[in-house]
Amino acid sequence: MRTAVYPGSFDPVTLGHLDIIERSSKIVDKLVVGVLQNSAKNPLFSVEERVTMLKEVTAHLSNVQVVSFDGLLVDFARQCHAAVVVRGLRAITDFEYELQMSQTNRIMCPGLDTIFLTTDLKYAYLSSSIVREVAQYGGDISSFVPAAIAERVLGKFNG
Ligand code: COD
Repeated sequence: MRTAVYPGSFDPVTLGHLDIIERSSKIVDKLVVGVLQNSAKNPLFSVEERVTMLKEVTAHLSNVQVVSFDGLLVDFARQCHAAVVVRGLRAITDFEYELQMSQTNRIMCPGLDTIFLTTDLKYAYLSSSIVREVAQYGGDISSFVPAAIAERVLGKFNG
């Protein structure tokens, strides 16, 4: 069985993330979406909330599992018996960080390869931080995240 992990902060999950999950779940037998717990980024959503939201929006994908993880990605991949890491690439600005990460992970865990899926052009501009910022100032985020997620994001800013 070919298992892959798709790690990220997902604060919150966007339509760009969901597109990568849907496409990569067709390539592998099992996809484990890993939500980073120990983020230094002071997240808007707790890790439990981010896992719940991802479970909701991937409920239609039978080979996708969502869990949180803490510590190194390579250890998480080993726990999942995954030989592949999935990452999304939006623009050249993503590339340097992604290359460094994939090479470091491969040195720490020989045999762990990273595959990159290029973003769907309609999501090329999209990031969780853009969603948070637009929502914070009362903007419309309905084109950026699934409807159920938009409600939760707005709930954070409307108290
Ligand atoms: N279209 C396509 N892909 C997208 C889009 C979009 N619109 N938006 C985001 N993505 C992709 C990103 O490029 C990324 O591949 C993935 O979706 C997740 O994105 P984020 O922003 O939610 O998650 P990141 O990039 O903050 O996740 C970073 C990790 C958690 C993977 C990283 O920090 C990590 O592995 N941490 C564990 C500690 C560790 O092992 N460190 C050493 C690494 S060398």
